Amino acid sequence: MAKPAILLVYTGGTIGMVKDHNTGALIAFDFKELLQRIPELKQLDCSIDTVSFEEPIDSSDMDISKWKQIGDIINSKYENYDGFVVLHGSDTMSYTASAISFMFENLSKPIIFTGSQLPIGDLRTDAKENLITAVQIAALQEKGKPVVTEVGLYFEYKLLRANRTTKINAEHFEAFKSLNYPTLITSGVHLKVHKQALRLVNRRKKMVYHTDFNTNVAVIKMFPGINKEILKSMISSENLKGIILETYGAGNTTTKDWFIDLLSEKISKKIPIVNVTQCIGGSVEMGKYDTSVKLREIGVISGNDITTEAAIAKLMYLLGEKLPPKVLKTIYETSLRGEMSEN
Ligand code: ASN
Repeated sequence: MAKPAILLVYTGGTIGMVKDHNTGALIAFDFKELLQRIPELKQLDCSIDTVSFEEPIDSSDMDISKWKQIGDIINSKYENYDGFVVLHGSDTMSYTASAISFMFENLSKPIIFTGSQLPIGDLRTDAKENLITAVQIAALQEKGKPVVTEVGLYFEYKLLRANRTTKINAEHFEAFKSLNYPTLITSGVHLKVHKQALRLVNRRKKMVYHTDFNTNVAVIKMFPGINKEILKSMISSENLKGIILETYGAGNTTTKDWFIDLLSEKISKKIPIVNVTQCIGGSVEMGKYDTSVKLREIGVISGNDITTEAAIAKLMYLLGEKLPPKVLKTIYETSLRGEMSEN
């Protein structure tokens, strides 16, 4: 039987960085050099082809056009490979990987994001283990079919569902957490696949690639003392098409009239507002406390237990689909790629 074919897409990130001798800051370097530093890749039981961004970037410079660049590479080679590994900076990896999960509907192959906290050339690097195991996971098959059929994020011995992750630490090798969804694969002496957590695929449905994302969105984080004039001006743009509201705890906000009226006015202008909790675990339950009853009444969308990263990507995706407000609300409150729990 032919060995699984894996496509490695290099976008940048710490994994491939070196110190700039002039400034002392870390900058991205050439992909070929990166591969030379991991000769072990040749020993894996799969064939690996590589594509690199012409100019690798720190992931803080990611934007929608670069998400599309990653998506286009995978989409154009979708039939030629059994799995895909994307090397990406950790800072915005959860955002990109969430967006990619919405771009690919009915995915039937693995797209595994990974990166590292220390550059590959560093003696204590975490890059080697992350990259080698990510490739192994992308190549994992059962009866000739990929085991993982979703967008995953592999970091520090765990494969997580990418659109459930958040970067929670800039120092620890364990940089990501998925507090509302279990680990998909644990890497120890063996790879332990937690089958019940994996997303099931319907192979009869054709993969559909979506790229019409609308970036005219704002994220508003609640904080005690939030100011009417400042908030008003923050969301006054004519181009604004949707708002992610990061609320307290189980979806609570101030109950002040000016605040509720401001939100209600936006919703009446067909601007959807999504309620997402600031907590990294748990979910929004509008109506549980009095401080969220009004939000439900004015038609705020429940983000349930979605992460802010996935919420932004999902809003951009659904705004791009140009749905009537009611339909958008219903679809937003439904899990599309396993990004939220079903109620
Ligand atoms: N600043 C880096 C990036 O996101 C951080 C990393 O990769 N660990 O590109």
